[in-house]
Order: sequence, then C-alpha cells, then structure tokens
Amino acid sequence: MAETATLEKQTDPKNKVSSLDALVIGAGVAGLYELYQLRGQGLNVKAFDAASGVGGTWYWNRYPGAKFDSESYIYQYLFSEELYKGWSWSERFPGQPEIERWMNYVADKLDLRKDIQFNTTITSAHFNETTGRWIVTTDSGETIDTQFLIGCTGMLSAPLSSMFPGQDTFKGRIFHTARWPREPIDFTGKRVGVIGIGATGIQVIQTIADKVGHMKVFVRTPQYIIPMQNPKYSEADIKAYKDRFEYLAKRLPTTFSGFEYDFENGAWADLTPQQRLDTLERIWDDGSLQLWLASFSEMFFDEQVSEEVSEFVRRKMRARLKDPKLCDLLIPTDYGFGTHRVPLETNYLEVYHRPNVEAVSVKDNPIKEVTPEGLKLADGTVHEFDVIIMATGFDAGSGALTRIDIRGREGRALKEDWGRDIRTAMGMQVHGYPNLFMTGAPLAPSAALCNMTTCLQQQTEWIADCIKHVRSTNATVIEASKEFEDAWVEHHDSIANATIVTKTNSWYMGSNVEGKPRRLLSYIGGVGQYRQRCKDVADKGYAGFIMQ
Ligand code: NA7
Repeated sequence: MAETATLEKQTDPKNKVSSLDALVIGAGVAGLYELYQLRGQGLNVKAFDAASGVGGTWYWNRYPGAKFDSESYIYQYLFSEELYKGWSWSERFPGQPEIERWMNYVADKLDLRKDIQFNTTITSAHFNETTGRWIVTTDSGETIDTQFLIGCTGMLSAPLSSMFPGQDTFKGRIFHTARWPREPIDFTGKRVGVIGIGATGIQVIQTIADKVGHMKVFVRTPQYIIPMQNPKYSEADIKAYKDRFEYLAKRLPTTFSGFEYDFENGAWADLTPQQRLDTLERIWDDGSLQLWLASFSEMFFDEQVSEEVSEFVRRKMRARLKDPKLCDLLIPTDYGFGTHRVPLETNYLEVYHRPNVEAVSVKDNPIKEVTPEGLKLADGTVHEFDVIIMATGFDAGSGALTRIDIRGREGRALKEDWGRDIRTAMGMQVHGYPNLFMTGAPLAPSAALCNMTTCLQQQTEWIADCIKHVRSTNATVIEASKEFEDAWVEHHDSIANATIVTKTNSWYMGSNVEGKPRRLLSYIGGVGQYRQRCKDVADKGYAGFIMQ
C-alpha cells in the first residue's frame, strides 16, 4: 500500500519539481518585459499569473470607467520603436478594454504567451541556503526550483476587499473594483452603494451614475480633482506622437515623474502672484496630472505654496458645486493638494446634482458593518442596497508580496520583516532574500509619483542587467548588503521627510491598512535621479550588493 502511494506521488505531475533559471511572478507591464529580457539572455524563464490573461492591473481592474491617468502615448514600452509604432491609441486617456487589448498586442508581438502559465497563483517561495535557489510552490500544487525569483507583482494589486464584518451575509452582490467580473453588470433600477472616492471610486461613480436606479456614495475623505481633457486622436495626432518616439524615449526616464512634462515653470518665489496664477490656469487647462507632477515642486515642501495651490483647486471645485453642503462634503480642507494621488475626472462633481445620487458622510459616523440588507453605520442607520461597490483600494507596495509566503535566509518571513518595518534596497531587493528581485515595490518611484511604464521598464532592465552580470561571474547568488539597504532607507526617508506628503494619511503612507508601518512607499527623489543612482550602482559592479 505504502509503496503504491509513493509511486503515485512520484508520477503525479503535481509532485514533479521543475527547474528554471528565473521565475517571474506576474504578467503585467513589468512581468511581460522582464520575461522578454531574460528569455533574450537565453535563460530558462517562465512567468506565472493568477489571471487568465495578460495585463496585470489592466486585466483585473475592469470596472466601469477604468482608464489611464497617464497619456496613452507615454504609457508605452520605449525599448522598441517597432512595438511603439505598431500600436495606435484612439484617445489621450483610453479606457481599460483598449489598454487590455494593447497588453495582448505586446504579448503577441513579443511571442510571450508560450512562456506564461496563467490561472496559477504563487503561494510560497522559500530560499534554500544550501543550493542558493528558491523553491516556489503554486496553488495547483506544483513546485519549481529556480535560481532567480522576480516579483513583478504590481504596486496596487492586493485589493482590500474584506473590510467590514458581515460582508458574507449581504443578500445582494458586492464587488471590489479590482475583482470586477468579466460580464457586464446591469445596474438598471438598482440601489447601489459606493464606498471609496479615490481615483477608482471617482471613475466608477461618474460612469454609472446615469445607469443606476439610485446611488449613495459614502464619503470619508474628500478629494482634490482635475478635470480630464481627453481628445480623440486623429490619424495626424497619432503620426505626430509616433514621430516623437526618439525624443520621448530619451525624455521620459529623466523627468521627475516619468511623464513628458516636468517642473519647468520657474521658481514659485521668483514669480508675481499674477504670474503664478497664469501658470496654474494654463496648466489646469491641460486637463492632465501636470498640475500635480509638473507645476511647482515647492507645493510638496512649502506649506504656504501648498495652501495657495490647494485654494486654487478648491475655487475651481466650488465653482462647479451648487450646494454649500456639497462643498463642505466634497472639497478637501485639511490636507494639501497633491499630498496623495490626485484623480482626473469627467463631470464627477456634477454627478452629485443628479436626483438619483446622494452623498453620505461617514467621517464622523463610520460604516460599521454589512447587513443582509445593506450598510449599517455607527449610529445604527441602515442604508439598503442591491449592489455594494467597494472602491476601497489596496494594500499598496508591500501587499502583493506579503500575501505570498516568502522566506529568505534562516527562514525569515518577508511578511514579518515588512510587518515591523518596510525596507528595501532601491525598491528592488531586500537584505536577507538573495536572488529575489522586485518591481513596483516600496521605496522606488512608483504609481504614486511615476508613470508606471517608465519606472517599470527601468527597473526590469536594471534587474535583467544585474542577473546578466551575476551569470557572467562565478557567483550564483546576489543579495543587497545590510549597509546598502540601510543607506537607501535613510536616503529615501531624508527626502520623504523633507516633504509635506508624509503628513497626509493615505495609501502612500500605508495608513489605509491597520497596523502597517508608516513610511512613504514611493521614492520622491524623482525618476531621473533614481535612475541615475541605480545606474551608478551597476556601473560600480553592483556596489552594495554581495555576490557569492
Ligand atoms: P484609494 O486611493 O486607496 O481610495 C480608497 C477609497 O476608499 C478612499 O476614498 C477611502 O477613504 C475609502 N475607504 C476605504 N475604507 C473605507 C471605509 N471603511 N469607509 C469609508 N471609506 C473608505 O484606492 P483607489 O483604488 O481609488 O486608488 C488606488 C490607486 O490605484 C490610485 O491612487 C491610482 O494610482 C490607481 P479614505 O481616503 O481612507 O478616508
């Protein structure tokens, strides 16, 4: 009996241990390119993704109204002119279906699908100190032994979907925006409750307001917003941006935020009040994130400048809201513009003037639980719904990796290490976890303050080059030294703490997750500076990294 069982165990493919040079977790923007690069180096590499298709963020976030806040012509891979020019965007800020199609175009064009295993979640990764390799397991019971492990898991990919007691008792349907079903949802005549007015909530709310029976939006922290200007692209527009490929490929990696625009409007202190206003008005009219990421950097450091820019935006918002009560509810007053993510929107504020939409303040009367009928607030009021939409965000930066059982040297667990203190070496390695690389991770420029494709390309390229370097030596293992990591954390903190961004509560600081250590998750020293620092490390033979 025992022998038969052993034989069965050995012949079951699930129990087979396969071997790779590199395993990439994720088939989104970073994962696809990392796979492409490592395969190009001749490595035996494979990517795994929990989704059934490519796209990462753009696979999962298929909620109504999901779209870019980066201009489409810069949310691109810039390593290949052919790839860039082979795709034409329909508008400046396209929606999720078009973006997902683009990601599929990339996967096909680079012939990546054959090396991606879909519908597979990586559940654990344990470093074997004897072999210097990672033992990775999947939810389907497979085991993979790999030299390098690269977590291209996304900065905003671990949804906060179980937040309230009683969610499983609700008689209607609850959707988290990042786990939206593929089939269309018919909201006709439905009573819909929306929790969350971040970048996601705003996109959903403005998109479904005219489709629902009745909608209540639960507002805890109001948002500064910028009205999006989203022209359709003509053939001439498309040709014009494609003609600028070379310029963009050089320009984007050097700016503060990886966007085309940069802080080039002069110093705030050198301008007259009228000149400042003229500049703000001009940039406001652009209808992009430029007002936030490329108007006046002083707004991140100087309370007075922050207040003046914030008041400029408040005035714009006030002018659109008819009811003073709505102004009180929807216009921020207790934090500065741009100290956390500024969403672009289209007629979002006007939604609250509709007879079928109501804003409910939950600042002083929080949501207590979900009941079979709807949402119950602290004062006992129950709001009844057919559908509850949770646009409640993510365990940003660290969550995607800490949801995997990752163990480094001496069995140390990443979840525990980051549960105490979120530290990385340039956001790409963690001391104690050799041969583990990561992108979109804490302490590197990321979603918060970077056009993701710019940063993810730079990071995946750095990692691919680093792996190439290791393989060109006699070493088999590379690990950030403790000293290097300490120095990076100190550098990161010194810039972050000089800003007023760290004073505002949001996912930027990890404050949206109870108990999460507080630290600015994204590097705020600028994409150009970050890139230069990474390059310097590589140029010095990966100084600060130990190879064995
Ligand atoms: P965000 O920006 O984290 O927004 C989450 C929203 O959910 C925000 O308005 C929260 O209010 C709200 N929220 C969370 N929990 C509650 C409770 N318990 N009660 C009421 N309201 C709550 O997530 P998004 O998905 O919009 O955006 C994440 C990023 O994805 C975005 O920045 C882009 O870069 C892409 P709070 O502010 O905490 O008071």
